[in-house]
Amino acid sequence: MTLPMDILPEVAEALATGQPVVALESTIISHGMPYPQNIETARQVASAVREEGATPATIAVIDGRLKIGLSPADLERLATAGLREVMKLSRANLAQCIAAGGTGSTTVAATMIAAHQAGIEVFATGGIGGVHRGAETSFDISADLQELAKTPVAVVCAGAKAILDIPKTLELLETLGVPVITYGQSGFPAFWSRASGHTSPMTADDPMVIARGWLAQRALGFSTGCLVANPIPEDDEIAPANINPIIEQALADAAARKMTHGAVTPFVLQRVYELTGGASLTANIALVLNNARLAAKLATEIAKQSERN
Ligand code: PSU
Ligand code: MN
Repeated sequence: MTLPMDILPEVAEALATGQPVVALESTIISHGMPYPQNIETARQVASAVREEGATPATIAVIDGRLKIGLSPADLERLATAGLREVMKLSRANLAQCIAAGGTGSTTVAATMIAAHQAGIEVFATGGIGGVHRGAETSFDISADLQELAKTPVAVVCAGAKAILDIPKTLELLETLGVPVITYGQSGFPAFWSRASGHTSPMTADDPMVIARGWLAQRALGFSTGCLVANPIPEDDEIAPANINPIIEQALADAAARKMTHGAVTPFVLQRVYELTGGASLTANIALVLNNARLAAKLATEIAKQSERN
């Protein structure tokens, strides 16, 4: 079979002419934020990409078709459909969803796969999945990490959430050969907070430098992705001392309910949202916008440097 894939005309046009394109995930819309903030954020993120001179392409599976860029109606459907109607797609269930004519939102892993299929090299999200705390007994390690090891897409995120085990996540990324580059500071950021207490493997102060590294990966023939960690803006961060006890509580609640598999991350995010009285969502929106802007700058630099080569 040929892959049932629809690329929005403006995205196809940008790709054909070597203009910068930024892929965006959709799990954050269906499973990561409540309505209507989810759809408002999705629209703002797309605008932020445009303001920086790149074309946004939100990715999802709609009725069995892989969509590279969503129509307003598709976006509305993902934002309003219940979690039971929209599958959370990763590498393991993407093909079955397409084959069954299903509808699902793409996680970081599935978005990377789709972006690569379409020829998009840069992707912006909020936070990536990682090694969960207690992974030594639960074995809960996000498929996002494996995907970064085998699919050549640069992912811009705000670090890993403190609901995860950050040092183990960094160790595994190193084992998998995934470059981790933090933008503008030496410490790896922790999503809602700028500091995680862990040093980033690499640092860059300029998207041009990150783009150069990306082209060198290409020249080496690597099929690896790359993780760009962009700290949340200072004015929007939640101090670790404030968020950490809430994370502990949310994780304890998830454990008490015996949450497993793909349900863990959405549940914990929802609990953190409730326990912070909505403050976690405000921070989440700010950091996604910040990531979209950096991803657009990176895509622009890559397009420029590719042209020169
Ligand atoms: N971070 C967020 N919101 C999200 C996610 C991460 O702030 O919705 C989603 C992303 O799509 C990520 C996924 O790829 O959670 C990871 O899920 P899991 O831990 O089940 O692999
Ligand atoms: Mn998991």
